[in-house]
Order: sequence, then structure tokens, then C-alpha cells
Amino acid sequence: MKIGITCYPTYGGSGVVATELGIELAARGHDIHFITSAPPFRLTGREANIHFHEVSVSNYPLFEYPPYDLALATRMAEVAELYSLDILHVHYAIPHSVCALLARQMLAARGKHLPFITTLHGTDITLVGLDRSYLPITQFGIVQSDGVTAISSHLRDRTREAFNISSEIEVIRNFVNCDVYQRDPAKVATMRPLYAKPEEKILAHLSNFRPVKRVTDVIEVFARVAAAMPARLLMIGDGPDRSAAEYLAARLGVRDRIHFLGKQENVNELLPLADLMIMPSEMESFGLAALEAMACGVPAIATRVGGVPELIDDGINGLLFPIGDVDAMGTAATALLSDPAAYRTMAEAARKTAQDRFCASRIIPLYEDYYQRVITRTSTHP
Ligand code: GMT
Repeated sequence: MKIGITCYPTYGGSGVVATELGIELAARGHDIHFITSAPPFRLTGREANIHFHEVSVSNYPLFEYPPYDLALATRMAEVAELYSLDILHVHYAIPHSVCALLARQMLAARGKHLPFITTLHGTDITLVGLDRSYLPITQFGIVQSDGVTAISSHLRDRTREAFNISSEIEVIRNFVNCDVYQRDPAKVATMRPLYAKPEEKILAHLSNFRPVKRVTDVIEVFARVAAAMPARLLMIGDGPDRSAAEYLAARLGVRDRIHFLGKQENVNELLPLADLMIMPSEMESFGLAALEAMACGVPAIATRVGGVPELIDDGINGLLFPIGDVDAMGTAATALLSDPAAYRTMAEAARKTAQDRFCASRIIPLYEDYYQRVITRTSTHP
């Protein structure tokens, strides 16, 4: 198939999923056209079957705001026509589904057919879409899509309820390439000394440091573990709450035990260095960061929110807690890290969950099948 993909190309779960999906589809022989404002950050630019079409937004002194949405819709229609796309797949409802709708209408006016699928990732529904000013247009974009997928059953149900949508929403969960995300003991032996001494445990957190991630809870949990055993924390990512986390770390006396690494390209090399992942989010529609860690054999201490229980079975492949219960998270993390047998069992279960249920080789065919169904349905009943 010839597939157009639009996403936010910067750091963030939806962009990661969209880019990894494009890479996996291209490896399976599909022709992939990314239509984005910048090259998606996980692309090298040298992958076979992958093309990148930049959306450039021309500005003019009259425009108070550069019209990105219009430039994107125009580029979508152009690329679809020039490269005979079979389908367009947009990630994150706002504004991408509405841009795709415009592109579809522009092409229809010329007798061309371009079905589009919207994948909902979470904050497009839970935060942005429920802002009253965006709700009607988000709802319109979803309803007008030729197909809609959600990354968890929780997000599907939440979307139906919040937007009063009765049409089908297909659940296709996040995935991970278990060959790229795995623990290579030789690499770990080389890289681990850069961050910790042999006797120190390593905890990790990976996010965009937005308030929904509760990064200060990560510091609180780590401070409790570090009080009980030698430990280090890798804070991977960056965002608005980073300075609050740094300030709290200094106040709790653990600043020198924490590596704030900023935004990182190759998280698949960093995650396997960790013993535990901490994901204390206020909300996660799925929790891709935990899945990536689990694929590397790193269990997660997380909150029982959103779609996280669809990934983590409490006590089996990770541990779940109420939002903000940093005492319980700290106690459980310390206990698990002090019990090598229990830790090994949980780490193995985490890797096995990623392999058995969320491996790219299982999830990508679900997208292929869904594309085919939408293409067939809309070509017979456009
Ligand atoms: O929260 C983020 O990291 C950003 C956000 C996004 O859309 O970029 O992530 C959402 O999409 C991820 C990929 O599908 C999910 O794994 C995250 O759970 C989801 N974040 C939230 O729901 C808060």
C-alpha cells in the first residue's frame, strides 16, 4: 500500500508510535510518505521505502498566526495526488484529522478518493479535546474520519463517552520492536559504568516532563529508595516540569544521584541499563514508555490509571499504585530491588509481556488489516 502518515514529529508518544509504525510498514514493503512539519526524530532519513514531505508554513505580516493547518491540508492533498496514496493515517486528532478531512474534500472535488484514519493517543482526547473550545471540532474530525483507532480500550470508551460517539473505534494498542528494545548484556556492561557504580541500582523515568507525568513524584519515590540502598536515577526527556524536579531533588538531598539526561534519541540503549522504570502519571492512555522499558526486561512501578492496567498486571510484570502514593511506591521499589528472586521473576514477565502481546510483529498486521478494510469499504461506499 501507499500510505501517508502525519504526526507531531517532535518528542512525544504519538510521534514515536507514528514513526515506528512507518518504519515497520516500510520494512514490510509498503511505500510510506511522512507529511510533517519536520523529519520525525526517530528517522535516519536513509530507510528504504520511506519518503519525507515537509510542510512549510509561509508567513506574512498580516497573519497573526501562521496558518499551519491550511499548509498541512494542502500538502496532504498534493502528496496524495502526486504519489497516488491509498490511504492517509493521521496521529493525534487535533488538528490532524480536520486537516485530513480538508485534503479529502479538496481531492473529492477533483474526482479523487483519499480515505483517512485517525489514531487517538490520549491527550488529544483527555486534555486538548475536552477543552470546550476544541471539543466540537475534535468531535467533528473523529466522526468524519473513515476509520478511527484508539491505543487502548480505556481510550476508546473514554472517547465514546466524552464525545458521544457511537461509531466503531478500533483498538490497536501501542507496540514495541522487541529486537531493537532488548537487554544486550555486553552493551549494558560497557555503558552502565557511565551512570552508576556496580553496587548501585538504577531507576529510570522517560517522558516529556509535562504536569500529567508527575515528575516530582519520580523524585520523591527515588529519594525513598536512595535512603534505603545505593541508587541512581536516570531522568530521560525534558519539558516544563524539569526545573521543579531539579529543585525538589536538591531539596531532598539526592540531586547528585540523579542524571538529568535531557531529550535522547536512542532510548533503546539507555532503558536496558535500568533496574526499574518509574511512571507515576496522573493519566496514561497506554504508557508506551513503560512498554519500551518492559521489552528491555525492566519492570515498571506505575499508577493504576487509564490504559496502564491493559499493559501491567499488578504484581506479575510490574506494580500499580494510586496516583501520588509515593510512600507505597518507594517501599515497593525498595522491597523489589532487595529481593533478587522476585525481581528476576518480574523482569522476565515484563519482557515476556512485551514479546507475547505488544511486539511490532503482532500489532503491525492489525494496522495493515484495518487499512485494507477501510480502503475496501470506502471504495465501494465512498
Ligand atoms: O503523554 C505523552 O507522552 C505524549 C502523548 C502523545 O500523544 O504524544 O502520549 C500519549 O500517546 C502515547 C502513544 O500512543 C501513549 O503511550 C501515552 O500513554 C499517551 N499519553 C497520555 O495519555 C498522557
